[in-house]
Amino acid sequence: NLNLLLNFKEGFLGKVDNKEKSLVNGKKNLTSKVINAGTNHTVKIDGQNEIIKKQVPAGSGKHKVLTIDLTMRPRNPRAPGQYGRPVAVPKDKEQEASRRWKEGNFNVYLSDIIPLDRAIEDTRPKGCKDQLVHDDLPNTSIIMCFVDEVWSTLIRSVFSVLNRSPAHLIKEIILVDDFSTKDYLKDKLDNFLKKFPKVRILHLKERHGLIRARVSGANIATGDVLTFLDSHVECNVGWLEPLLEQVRVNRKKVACPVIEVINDKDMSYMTVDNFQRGIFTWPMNFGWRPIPTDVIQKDKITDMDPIRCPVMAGGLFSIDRKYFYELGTYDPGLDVWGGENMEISFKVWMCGGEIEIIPCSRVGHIFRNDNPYSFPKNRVKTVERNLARVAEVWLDDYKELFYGHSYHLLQDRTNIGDLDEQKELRKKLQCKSFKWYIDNVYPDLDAPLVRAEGLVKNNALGKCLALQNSTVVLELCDANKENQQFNFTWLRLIKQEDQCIASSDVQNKVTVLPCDNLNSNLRWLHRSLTTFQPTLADHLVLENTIHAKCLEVEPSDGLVHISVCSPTNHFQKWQFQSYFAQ
Ligand code: LR7
Ligand code: MN
Repeated sequence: NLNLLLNFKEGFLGKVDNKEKSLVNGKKNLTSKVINAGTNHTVKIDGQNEIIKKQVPAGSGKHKVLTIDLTMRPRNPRAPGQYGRPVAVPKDKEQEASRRWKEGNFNVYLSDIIPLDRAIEDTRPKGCKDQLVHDDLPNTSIIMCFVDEVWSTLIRSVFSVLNRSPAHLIKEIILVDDFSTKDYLKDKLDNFLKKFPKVRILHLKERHGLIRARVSGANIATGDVLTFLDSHVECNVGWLEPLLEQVRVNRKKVACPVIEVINDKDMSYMTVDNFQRGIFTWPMNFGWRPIPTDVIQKDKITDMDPIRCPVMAGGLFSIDRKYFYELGTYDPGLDVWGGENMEISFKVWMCGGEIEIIPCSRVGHIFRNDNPYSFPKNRVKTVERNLARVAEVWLDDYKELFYGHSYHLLQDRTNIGDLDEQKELRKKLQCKSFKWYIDNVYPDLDAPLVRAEGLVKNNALGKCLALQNSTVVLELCDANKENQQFNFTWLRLIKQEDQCIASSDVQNKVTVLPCDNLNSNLRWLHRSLTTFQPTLADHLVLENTIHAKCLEVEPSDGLVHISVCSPTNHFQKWQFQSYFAQ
């Protein structure tokens, strides 16, 4: 029974703004309180005695999230970067700092001079410290993979886990070295980590990329829950229990912390806006989108409520270990970096799970402009190939939107590798359709299946395209006639049922062919010839010609054919009845 003194840092609980950081002097704002209620537990971290608070309301089987003291009472409050404050590079070190930048694509010089166990502000919403979690939370294996990570950021990441997590919940920390090229990440690292019995390190014998590296780590993990982290993070006060609580409540829930920002230039720890969901826009670019304020008010959402996310950022999440394997982990055909967050997100939602951001759990991450490591193949190509795999397996008909927004990928789809196993898995798990996902998980996704539809009217004659016995003709417009209904698809086909308008081998003739996404004689660009303004699209330009050829009606005989494009020729101007996307 050491003492009942518990340090709180009420002074730090205020919101920190990105611009105006309300950084306060630690000493003055640390107040001591005597807590008589509840049971106190003492844990040992890194040789220090740390007091954690465990108040157990009688019989509830729950306790308040544990607050670990070291984070609030740093060893050296005056050290640079303490409390997550910004640090400036001294004048005479500027050259050194800029020389070392490329080691990590962030300010490596500063990272090296700030303490490995620095304190950061408790940025949690106010009520978080009083939140109750179950006493019997599952334990977790932390998995961090890295390639050529900077020493100080790697170790700071590990220390932040050890220092700010209840020890009994950390089964182990597994570092997966993805075939780094730096010497200090071999013996030196192994020797250093010997002091931390919970930390295990796995050196891969070849470069696997983060996706397969994570799975290698998971394969040797023994915890109930897997918690993946990047190798340049700082876990904040009380970050772990709220994540594990959610997994305990629903083993098919994937719980993500709020990802805060460690500034790449001054290494300051900055909080982020609340109420952000993880979303994507075509062609599967990850992003954040705030919950609209009227929804927050109407649904009475508080800043502590979990936030359902259509997709997760990718790097930081807790997932039940067995569930991760039930889902078939990641698609092992994904290479190096990128797209795996889409894959796991679709898989989780469509196959019966859910993804949430838990606002009481907060972890800082160094955001940077470029990857500091090499890609075995071209970076862009690698990510595109990964995304194409995801699209092929998970998007159903909606993959046309993906290809429509990253058109060049349609052509070189050949090297995306075998997908049978992934498709088989989707069947085996009896996962729902992508349509279901849109309707139920991500209704605000902009996802019209075609770009335009209905009648296709010629501007000059006011008549409409129609198919008669597999020939293309012009008729008086009649929206009730089926043979005048066309879809203009993302893959640029003018489509009626399975029939598509095509250029024929005979000069300047148009014909009708069975639709085929890979046949370039069927592809039409709907655009203006004078501007790139999509809303002014008026011509239908055949894609597969050297000299632009346009769909045109011959006024004398009303026949439809193709002809050299002319911006002023009204017989070449066409309008669809309705447009969903330009
Ligand atoms: O070949 C590799 N092998 C690795 O082990 C490439 C990377 N890695 C390691 C790397 O050292 C790092 O620890 O994998 C981790 C992630 O790589 P980063 O930090 O270069 O990626 P990132 O932070 O730029 O990108 C995000 O997207 C990635 C690929 O899709 C991963 O999912 C990252 O985990 C993910 N990061 C986050 O989610 C943090 C928040 C970013 C946002 C938004
Ligand atoms: Mn990262």
